[in-house]
Amino acid sequence: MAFLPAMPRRDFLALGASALALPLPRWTPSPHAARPIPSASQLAWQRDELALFAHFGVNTFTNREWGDGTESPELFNPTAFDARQWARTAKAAGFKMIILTAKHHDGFCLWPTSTTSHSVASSPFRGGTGDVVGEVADACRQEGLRLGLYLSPWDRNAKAYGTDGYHAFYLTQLHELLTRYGQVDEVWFDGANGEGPSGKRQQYDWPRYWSFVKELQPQTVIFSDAGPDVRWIGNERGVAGETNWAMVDPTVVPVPGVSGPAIEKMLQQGDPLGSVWRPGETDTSIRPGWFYHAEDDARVRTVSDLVTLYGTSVGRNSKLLLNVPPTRAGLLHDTDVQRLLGMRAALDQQFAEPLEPTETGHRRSADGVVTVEHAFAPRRSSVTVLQEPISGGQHISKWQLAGRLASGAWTELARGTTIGYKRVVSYPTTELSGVRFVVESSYAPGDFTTVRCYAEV
Ligand code: FUL
Repeated sequence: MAFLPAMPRRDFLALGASALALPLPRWTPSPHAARPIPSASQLAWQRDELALFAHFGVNTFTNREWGDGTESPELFNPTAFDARQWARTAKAAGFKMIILTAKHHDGFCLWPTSTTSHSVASSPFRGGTGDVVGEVADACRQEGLRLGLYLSPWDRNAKAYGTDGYHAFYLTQLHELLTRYGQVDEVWFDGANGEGPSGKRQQYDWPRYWSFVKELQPQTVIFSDAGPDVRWIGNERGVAGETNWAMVDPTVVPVPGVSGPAIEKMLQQGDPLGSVWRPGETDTSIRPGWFYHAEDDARVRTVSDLVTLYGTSVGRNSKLLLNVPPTRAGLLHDTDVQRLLGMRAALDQQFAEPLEPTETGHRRSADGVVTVEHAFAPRRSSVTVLQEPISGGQHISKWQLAGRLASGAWTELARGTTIGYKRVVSYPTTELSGVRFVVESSYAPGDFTTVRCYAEV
């Protein structure tokens, strides 16, 4: 039995281990020579945990979700527009990036583009001299946030849409966005298309778009159903798979905008034997729609809902991209701001007091059972956070967590499948004097999982 040198009492773990009947772990050998690992950009993306999505454009002024491209640019007139307010709010709430809809499906561009007159340059905003993308980029920089940009491939205004000419139009738009505003750390490709069977058909050249993005911004992560760097989680409800691998089989979701049961399963759960690292991003809105609608002001997600959302996204090895749509004034609505700050306060409270182990043990026995055990002074607890060291890949496929009661007896707190970057494990409030985490099966030995139990405060 090999203990780390920091283990103060050799009998602590041994006694505990005999008290639980542990099944033997199975190392399931991978068919790949090496299991995938994240790039530095993918790791940074995941560690950010929270990004704020800002759906803003002509729909904000027409009260629609999908514009049809015939909207007059004259409609776009956010009179109190203040990107610093968005960025300050995002930062205060612990978000690390803002992703702006530079162009939604209606084709209206929030920057003065050379590709079309359907843009802010034809609007009353700042007398036609405004640049929403530029102001959001500057605000992000001032607040130390990363910038991400959404550029809808589906364009209901562009004349070239549906023809080969659209490639050059779309690539020029990408070029403008990725050369004028400094570092862009995520480029978001939406798979949606509502043209219907008799509508326009556009053949997208995804490999070309993606490699063009990487030429201009090598460090950026590209989002779409099909990645290539990060994938859609498969729904807009804010719920990642209970089982959620960061790897996928890329042949199952080769392009954005396709659907079917096998595709949904791959997006939700990933694949333990997948050949590429493509973690899932969970996008959802703080309101019923993606764009601001005044009639939804009383339907903003509550603080407790947002805390739950953190658990079903970040707490399931995903990243949360939470949409907070700016109003017609060009500001985040006060209700939304208060909910975001409330979410931050609630999460800070939940994770305020990690229980410092008075004894600790890490063991990898000859038969492969991996155990991490901590003892601490008795406290009431309802949450433990598990973190697999994913820079070496994601391997664990079955685990259990037990808690030591005041009586000294052990009780099972939870069991599950994947862990990955982060697993937030919630259980009914229990007075605990220790926890024991056991890996029951894994695809590779990997390094020890970090186990952090929190006191209820
Ligand atoms: C969808 C779009 O159709 C919605 O309008 C929104 O932008 C959402 C994030 O993606 O596919």
